[in-house]
Amino acid sequence: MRIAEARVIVTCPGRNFVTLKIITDEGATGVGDATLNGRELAVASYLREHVVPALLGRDPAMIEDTWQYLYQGAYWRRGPVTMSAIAAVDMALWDIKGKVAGLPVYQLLGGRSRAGVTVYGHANAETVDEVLVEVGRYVDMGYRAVRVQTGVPGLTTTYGVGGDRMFYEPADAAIATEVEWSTERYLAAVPPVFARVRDEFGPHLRLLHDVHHRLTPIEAARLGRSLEPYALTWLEDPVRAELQEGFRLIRQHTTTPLAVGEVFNTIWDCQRLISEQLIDYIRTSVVHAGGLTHLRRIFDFASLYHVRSGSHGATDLSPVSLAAALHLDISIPNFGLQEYMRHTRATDTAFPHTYRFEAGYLHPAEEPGLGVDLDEQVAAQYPYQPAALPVNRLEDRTIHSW
Ligand code: KDG
Ligand code: MG
Repeated sequence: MRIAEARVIVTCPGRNFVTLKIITDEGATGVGDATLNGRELAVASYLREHVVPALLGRDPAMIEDTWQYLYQGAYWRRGPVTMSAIAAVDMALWDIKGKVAGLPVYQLLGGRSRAGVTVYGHANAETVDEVLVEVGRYVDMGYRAVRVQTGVPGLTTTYGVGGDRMFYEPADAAIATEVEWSTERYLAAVPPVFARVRDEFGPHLRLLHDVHHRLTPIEAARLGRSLEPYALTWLEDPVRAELQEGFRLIRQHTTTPLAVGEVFNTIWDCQRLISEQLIDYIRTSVVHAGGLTHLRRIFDFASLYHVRSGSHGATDLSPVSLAAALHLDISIPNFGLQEYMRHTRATDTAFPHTYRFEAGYLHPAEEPGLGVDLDEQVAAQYPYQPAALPVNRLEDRTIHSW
């Protein structure tokens, strides 16, 4: 069997997605997600110009060799554009391998290790009173884990709090909108929110919070310590992770578990954080960290150091990514949690899939392959719309991490 065609499809059913569809000379097809939020066309071009021509005629069964060919063979390594492109090829080849074998991909990865994939949803609202209602909505839907984000008094906008509660979408303008930030106001606002949520929902609901890379290590240490009474499952992206030894300082001051990795692209980006046990959950994703082949390598490595998986699963990761992540989540020994932000109806229609949510768990597809596709006729009705992530500024207008 040989790869006969590979199509790069850019579509905007609710938001932009880049999808690679690989077709073999025997008619088998596989899909992979290549979406990089706000930079979609860079990956589409990398695929079209540099990857697709090299795929034609290759044996689709040689997944590891193809991964190494695209990674080592390019000479220029790592980075979100390269690794998202490689990820799309990798997912599509696993999809084909499953279809050829007649097995869901998780069976090829070693089979089930658990009954279902525990997911967390996003409760967000401007005020504490409103967010309690949102958390209650998730509990009523069966969720066992909820990420909680609220507005910060004195700031007009806050990360994670959007117009539509269920379908929050930060890439909302062709040219980046500007939002504002105050660390002092934020640090004062967050602990009382978690005091109220714990008080209302008791000790068993798993609670999470995303700092979105906005603090310094000592500020993050203070936040982590102030949240200890509320027993968070994780505090996410407390600081920018370029300076990885900064996590040591946070660790010295708090027992609040730490999660990081949604912007990482390779095992080398997280090697130190994992091997020095500076984090508790690694949040690399199947699309931005090189596909199932590379993500499995990261999670295996993490398992040596008591670090569990916590895959990124925001709406900018397409249903193809979510379907692929679930096959890994169900099979690995050190699964932690899977993020699950629901896609819009338009997105779900463009990407027919058979994974399903039930009682707080997502269940991967049982059919051969990944169990997801892109309906190209539906996709054609939704042309690409330029959309950028916001840019963040302090009250004095200094640029800050968004
Ligand atoms: O594209 C950026 C989003 O994926 C990111 O802001 C979402 O931080 C995020 C999360 O934890 O889901
Ligand atoms: Mg995050």
